[in-house]
Amino acid sequence: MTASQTRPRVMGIVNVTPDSFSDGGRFLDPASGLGHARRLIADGADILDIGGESTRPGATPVAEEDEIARVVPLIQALRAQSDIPISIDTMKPAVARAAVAAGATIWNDVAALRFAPDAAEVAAELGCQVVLMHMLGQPGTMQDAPAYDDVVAEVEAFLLARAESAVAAGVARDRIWLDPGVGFGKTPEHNLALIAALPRLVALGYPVLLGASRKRFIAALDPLGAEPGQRLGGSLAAHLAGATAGVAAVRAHDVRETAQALAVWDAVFPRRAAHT
Ligand code: HH2
Repeated sequence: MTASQTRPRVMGIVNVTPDSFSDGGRFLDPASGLGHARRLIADGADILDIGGESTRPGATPVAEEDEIARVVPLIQALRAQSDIPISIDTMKPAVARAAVAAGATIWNDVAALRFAPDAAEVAAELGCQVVLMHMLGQPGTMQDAPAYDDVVAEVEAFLLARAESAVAAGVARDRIWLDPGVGFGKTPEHNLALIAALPRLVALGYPVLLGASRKRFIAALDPLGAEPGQRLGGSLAAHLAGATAGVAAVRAHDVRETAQALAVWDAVFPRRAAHT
C-alpha cells in the first residue's frame, strides 16, 4: 500500500474450483478461468485473487498437486498478458511456492500461516506479501456454533499474534496484511461487530483486507433472504463501510459494481486523509 492511495483497491475473486459457495464450477476449465480473470481486469480490478480450493464448510479438500494444476496454468497465462498483481488464495505452502514461481506476488492465507508447520518460513523465503486472515477453528466445522467473549478483542489479538509470529519467522513487517475473516467461524452478529470495528483494526498500522462479498450474513439481514447471487447490495454496503474505515482493499466477486461504488464514495469524500 502507498501513502498516496485514496481509495481501497478492488481484489477480484477468481475461483477455479468446482464447489465455491457462490460461483463454484463456473470457471474451472482453464479457458473460462482466464476469460473470467480478463473480464475482472476490464471491470476495474486492481488485484486478482486466484483460488483452487473452496474454504466453505463441507467443501471437498483438494490434494496439493490438483490445486497446483488448477491455479498455476491460469497464473502463467495471466502473467503473459497482464502485469496486474496476483494473489494466491491457498493454505498450502507448496501451492504458494508454485504460484509465486508462476508470477503471484501475494500469498492470501485464510489460515494465517497456521495449518502447515513450515508456512511462515516459506512465506519468508518467498519474500511475497502475505494476507493473514482470522478464522475460528477449521473450515469444515468453523460455522458450528462459533463463540467469543469479545469477538473484536479476540480477532485483534489473534491477528497481532500472527503478524508477530510471521515477523519472527522472517517475513518483512511491511509485507503483512490483516483480514478479520468475515464468515470464517462467525455468526452474523460477530461479522457486523467486526465490520463496525474496522477503524480499530486499521489503526494497528497494517493494510487491512475486507472480504464481505456475497457472504451469508447479508442474507440474515434481508427479510426476503438472498441467494449468493442476490447479495450485491449488501456486499457494497459492507465494503463501503470498510472504505470509510480506511481498509486498503476489498475482495469482491462483482468487480465492476464495486469499483463504481468506490469511485462514487471517493468523489463524495475527496479530502479525507490518505490511507496507509
Ligand atoms: N473469503 C473467502 C475466501 N478467501 N480470503 C480472505 N483474505 N478474506 C476472505 O474474506 C476470504 C478469503 C470465501 O469466499 P469465496 O472465495 O467466494 O468462496 P470459497 O471459499 O467457497 O471458494
